[in-house]
Amino acid sequence: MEIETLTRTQVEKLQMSRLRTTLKSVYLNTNFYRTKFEKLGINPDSIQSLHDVTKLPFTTKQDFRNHYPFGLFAVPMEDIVRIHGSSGTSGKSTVVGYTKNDIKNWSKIVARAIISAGGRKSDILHNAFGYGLFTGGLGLHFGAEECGISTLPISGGNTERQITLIQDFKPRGICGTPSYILNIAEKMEEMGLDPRNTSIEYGIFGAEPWSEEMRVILEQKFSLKAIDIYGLSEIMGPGVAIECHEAQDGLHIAEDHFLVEVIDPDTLHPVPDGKDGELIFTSLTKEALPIIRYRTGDIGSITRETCRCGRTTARMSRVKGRLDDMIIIRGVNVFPSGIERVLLQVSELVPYYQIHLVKKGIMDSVELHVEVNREFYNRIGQDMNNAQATQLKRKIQHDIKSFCLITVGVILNIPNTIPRSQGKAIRIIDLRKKQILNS
Ligand code: DLL
Repeated sequence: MEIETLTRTQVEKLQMSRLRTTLKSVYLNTNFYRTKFEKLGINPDSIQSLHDVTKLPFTTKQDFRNHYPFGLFAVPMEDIVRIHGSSGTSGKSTVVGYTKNDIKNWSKIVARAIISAGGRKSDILHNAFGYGLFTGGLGLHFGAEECGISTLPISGGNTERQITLIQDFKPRGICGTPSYILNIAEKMEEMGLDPRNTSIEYGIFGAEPWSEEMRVILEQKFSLKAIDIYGLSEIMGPGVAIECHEAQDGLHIAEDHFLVEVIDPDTLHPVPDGKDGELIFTSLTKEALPIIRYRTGDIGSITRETCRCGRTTARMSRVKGRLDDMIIIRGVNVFPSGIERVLLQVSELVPYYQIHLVKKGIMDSVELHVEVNREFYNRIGQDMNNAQATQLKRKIQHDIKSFCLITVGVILNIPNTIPRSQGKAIRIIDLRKKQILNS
C-alpha cells in the first residue's frame, strides 16, 4: 500500500497536518484538554513541528477513570456509534467511543494489518478474540470483513467446538491471544489430533505480552506463521501496529493514524531510537476520542529503518512488558516475559505458568508455579518429591538466576493444574496484600 512506503519527510508532513486538526479538535471540544493546555500556557498554534509534541501534556489511564464514562469524548453522544471498554479489573473500566468514520478508519487499519500478516480476500479467518466490550473480537472482525475475508466470529472459549469448526471449515488464518491459541493446541493433542495437520497457515496473535520462545512453540505446534499484533483500546484497539509476514522483525506502526514516541518513564524525556522506554501514542485521525500523548505503560523500542519487506513505516519491538507488571526484587527489574523465555526452554515443562508474588517476612519474593509435562510425570513415577523432581526445580532456579538475575522459589505442579486461558492469560498473582491482611 502506498501509505506504507512513503519517505520519512512525506510521513511527517502528513502526520503534522493531521496533528494540527486533532489539536484543534481537542482544544475546542473537550474541557479536559483545553484546561490542560491552558495550564501549560499553550494552544494548538504552539505546536509548529513534530518536535514540539514534547510541549503537549500526557494522558494517562487515570484521566480516563477521572472522566468516566464519556468525559473525554470530543463529539456529542449522537455521533457515537460504538462503545468499548476495558474489563476494569484494576479499577473502574476505561470507556472508549467511536464515530462512524472512526469505525471505517479502524476497519481499514485492521484490514491492512491482516494483509501484512499474510491474509488474502479468499481466506476464512477463525476469530477467537473475545467479542464484547473488549476491542479484540470486533476489531479483527470489521478489519477482516473490510478485506473481503469470510470471518468466523467464534470468540473465545468452548474449545472443543472451536476445534470442530477448524476441522470442518478449514480456515487459512486464526487469531486470538497466544495463550488461548496454545490452549486450543493442547486440547487437540488431548483429543488425539495433530494441530500441524489443520489448514491454518498464519496466526495473528496479541493482546498480551508473549515471547519469541512462545512464537517458536506456536509455529511448531500448528505449523503456521505467527504474527504479533499490538493495540490498546484507549488509542483504538488492535491494529495500531503489526508484524509483516515477510520479515517478522518488528511491528509496523500505522503511522498515518498514530504518532509514536518513546520516553524514559522516570524522567519523561524522549529516548533515542533503538533504546527501550515507555511507548507513547497520539491519535491523528480519531473523531470521537482523540488522545494526546497516551502513556501506554508498555515497554519497547522503535526503529525507523526500512524493513526487509520494503515498508518504510516506523517499527516497534515486541512489547517486553507493562510497567504495571514489572516485578522488582531487591532492586532487580524483571518482566514476566523474561521469566517466560526461560521456562519455555525447559523441556520437562508445558508452556503454562503463574508468577506468585509473596511476602517472606518483610521481604517480597517470587514463587514460580510451573507444570511438568505428562512424559516427565510418568518418568518420575508420579512422585513430585523424588530426586529428579528436586533436580528439575534446582535447574529452573539456576536458569532464572542466570537469565533474570533474581532468586525465585519453584513449585512444580502435576499435569493439567495451572489454569488455561480463554482470553488474556493471568500471569501474575499478587498475594502480598492478602498475606499482610491475614497476618
Ligand atoms: O488488547 C487490543 C488488542 C486486541 C490488541 C487484540 C491486539 C489484539 P486492551 O484490552 O486495551 O486492548 O489492552 C491493551 O494489552 O497496552 C498491552 O499492554 C497489551 N497488548 C496488546 N497487544 C499486545 C502485544 C487490546 N501484541 C494492552 N504484545 C496494551 C504485548 C500487548 N502486549
